[in-house]
Amino acid sequence: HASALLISDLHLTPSMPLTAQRFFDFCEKDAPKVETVLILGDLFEYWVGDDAALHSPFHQEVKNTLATLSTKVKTYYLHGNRDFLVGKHFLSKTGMTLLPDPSKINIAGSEYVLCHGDSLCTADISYQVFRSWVRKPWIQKLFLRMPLNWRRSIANHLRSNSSVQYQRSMQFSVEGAQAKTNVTLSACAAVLKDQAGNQLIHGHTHRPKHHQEHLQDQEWQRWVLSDWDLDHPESGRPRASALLINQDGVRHTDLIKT
Ligand code: OKV
Ligand code: MN
Repeated sequence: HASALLISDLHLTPSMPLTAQRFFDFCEKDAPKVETVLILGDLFEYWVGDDAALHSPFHQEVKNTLATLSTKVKTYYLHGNRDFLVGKHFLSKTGMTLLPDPSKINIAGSEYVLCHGDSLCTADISYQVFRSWVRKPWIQKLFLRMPLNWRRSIANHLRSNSSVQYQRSMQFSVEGAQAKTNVTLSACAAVLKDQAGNQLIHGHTHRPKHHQEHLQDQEWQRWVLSDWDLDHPESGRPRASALLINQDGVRHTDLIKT
């Protein structure tokens, strides 16, 4: 891959039309300028099965936009903590290739380890317990065999339940929750050792930044992708950015026209 744009955490839903529109424009105008587009998870705010998308004009529009983009550039997808049930059926219609989390990829002559980022938040024990259950293949099979209205009801319950303290509005804004919802040095070190890499790219934490880090004798660079939100200007300024990688290196590019 000679050049790539990486995005994550758009959290698309029909209730966020401005964010969705920026994504459609990104696919039409920004993304075709590079060779490869990588979506590092949480493209969608929630996902209860590919069959649910069949009935939704919004999801059909996202699917068609990705399918058109896939005729112009190579497109890859990696699951997030919200849209981990995006399946083969939906992906095949978008033309995107599913990457395992984590994956190592060569872009412009350098190797990068890619992941969504939730697996790196190892200080958040209650989330990791939740994750270990919903990521079990047999649990997912059971869930996907339930009627769609049951799945929607379970998802609505989990999404609104304060016992799972991850409402979008709470997750990253409450000060006391900041350390708990960030990645740990030890988890970054472990995934980089396992993947034999020293450059890590992830999303999930909504803290876009470039870090130079080390733990004992291990050194690495880490780039964090931004979330996108153009629909809630009251919760901070509108946000949308991508990570651009080419011969010149790695940089965040702001996608908000100023
Ligand atoms: C995704 C998160 C909701 C965090 C449920 C088995 C279960 C899958 C599921 C239901 C929920 C995904 C699929 C969603 C992520 C939440 C709330 C918090 C922190 C089961 C397999 F429970 F029945 F066993 N789910 N949805 N959360 O609404 O997209 O990541 S979701
Ligand atoms: Mn996430």
